[in-house]
Amino acid sequence: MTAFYLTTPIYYVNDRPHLGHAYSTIVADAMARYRRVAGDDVWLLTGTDEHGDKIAQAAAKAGITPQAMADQNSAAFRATWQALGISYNDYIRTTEERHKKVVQAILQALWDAGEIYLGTYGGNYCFGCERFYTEKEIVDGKCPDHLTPLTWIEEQNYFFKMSKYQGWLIDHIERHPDFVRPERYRNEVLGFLRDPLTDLSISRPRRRLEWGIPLPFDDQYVTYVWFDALINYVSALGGPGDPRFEKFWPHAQHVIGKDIVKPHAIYWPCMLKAAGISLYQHLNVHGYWTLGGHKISKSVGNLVEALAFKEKYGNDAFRYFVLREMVFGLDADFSEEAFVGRLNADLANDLGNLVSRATTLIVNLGGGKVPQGGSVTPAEEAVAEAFAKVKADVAAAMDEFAFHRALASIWEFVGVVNRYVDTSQPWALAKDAAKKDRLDAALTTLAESLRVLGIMLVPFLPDAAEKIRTALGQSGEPRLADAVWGRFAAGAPVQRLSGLFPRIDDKKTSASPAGPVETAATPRIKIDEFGKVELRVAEVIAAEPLPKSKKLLKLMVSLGQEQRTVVAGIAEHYAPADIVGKKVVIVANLEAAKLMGVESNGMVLAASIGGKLAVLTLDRDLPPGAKVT
Ligand code: ME8
Repeated sequence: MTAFYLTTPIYYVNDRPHLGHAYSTIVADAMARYRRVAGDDVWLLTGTDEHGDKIAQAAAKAGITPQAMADQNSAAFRATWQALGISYNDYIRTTEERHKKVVQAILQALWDAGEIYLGTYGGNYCFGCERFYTEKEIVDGKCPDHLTPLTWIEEQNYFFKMSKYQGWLIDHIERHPDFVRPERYRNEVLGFLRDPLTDLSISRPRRRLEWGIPLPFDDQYVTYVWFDALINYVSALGGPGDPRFEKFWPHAQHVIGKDIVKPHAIYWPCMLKAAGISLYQHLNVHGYWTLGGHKISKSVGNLVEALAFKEKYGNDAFRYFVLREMVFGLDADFSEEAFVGRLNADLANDLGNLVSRATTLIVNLGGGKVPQGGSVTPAEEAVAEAFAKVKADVAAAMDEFAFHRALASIWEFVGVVNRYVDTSQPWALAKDAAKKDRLDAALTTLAESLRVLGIMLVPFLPDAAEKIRTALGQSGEPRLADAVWGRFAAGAPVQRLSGLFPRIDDKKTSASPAGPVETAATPRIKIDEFGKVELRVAEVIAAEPLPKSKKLLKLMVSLGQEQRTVVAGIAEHYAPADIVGKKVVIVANLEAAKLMGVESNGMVLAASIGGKLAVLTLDRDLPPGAKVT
């Protein structure tokens, strides 16, 4: 059994939990659950960061003691994680004795080793961030994060000799390309390290700040909150020498948001090196959630409201949305329209329908039991092969914390199985006794598909995955090792499972820019009316944005014999480079029209829902010009 240790940031207790905190914690939980089904011995740590100016000031403002504020908000974080079903193994608070003890032991060891000295420091300080800012970082004389004025502070403090580790750290990062990942953050860190690294002020005079861990070698000072906080990752395991530490620390990985890369990628490795503790394995950095496209600072209340969607739509839907929507490492936008769009399309339609159709077919046509095999044809083999590929793709994606990719792969498989239902048509097979063997093969394939989905979905949709497994009578602990084709015993009972993710009426949510999903019936048309529309496959040869237009791309497409210009309203969803080389479908006999001064000869077909847009492409290669009927 491989040990696996994963941590979230420990959150400040001056505020309530919000969407951003929830995202980091859900990401860590999904990874922990994945590693558990994969058979690893997992330890998931989260907790709260309770010392420092920020908390002291918030408490003073609220008229309570810092400890009372910490108690209240730490409990609020814990309650939120319980409500979200976060499967943490430990919850650390930096005001706990077990933490203080390890912080003081490390400080004393560094002091004894001459790694810490007393010096004078003057600088521009932000109370919100709890840190000094360099001239280079300051924006218009203000804190670049909070946009509030900085305070000049000069004082005697203790310093950690961080500067001497600069060369060593650059070397470590260069030798371990995925120490900080995704790569953009590694580059950012190497960028910081191109400037000289200064020593780190690790104390605050007590006359200015009482709320911290006293330095063991000078009780006139408390520990700088970042020096205190980072050590939580080690103190929660009991510190060096503790069996739990010895077991898990060599496998440590951290999850953080991009705002706290510097302390984690620079201070923390230097601190560990100086203390003679091995470094963590990976720092996994994610981007920021924005709301309605606006950049948000840390303390905006509507992030709290965004988190409330978990009550409105359920934990699984919430987890799915955040894990699928955010490309790990990049920023993403949260909106109710996008949320409902994904819920309806991916969860209600694709997955929910599949589970309902497949279980209903097995109950109605197979007497509620997995049949005796049936002979396997290429159609059944294709489903089994698609799954084997998806399982491998999910493993590769999860190795890199690419949750969005893992989910996209699983949904490819859901699509494969849905199409298999459409093409195998078990209801038609059931009408012909001579086709019993085909029917058995189809029902077995559906049962197998749901069984493996009931395992693969555990990290992402824990509640739905359990319902699927229960409907299939799978009561043991889910294990990835069992997600292999052909393990379902013939005769196993299957129950009908419908309404796994009820569809949300998106008319009730505010209209999305792309318009709500069209559910109202449009009048039916005759086949010859449809025949008037000439649809053809077109290969995009070149694409460029139209100056002055945010929405339009000018495409040069090939229809085999001829080339033409088509203007498409897809610029907000596709960069020119993303669309060039794709084979799309166009309405080829549309009258020419001028758009922003460019003549367009045709229209590119695209589907849209909840602010998302996808251009129609072919799922198998055909030459440009091919007619679409
Ligand atoms: O920085 N989008 O705590 P904190 C995505 N106590 N994630 C976000 C986010 C957003 N808009 N806003 C916050 C601290 N986060 C320190 C950490 S660790 C030793 C000490 C998430 O309460 C993200 O993970 O300000 C970010 O790094 C963290 O919350 C900051 O939480």
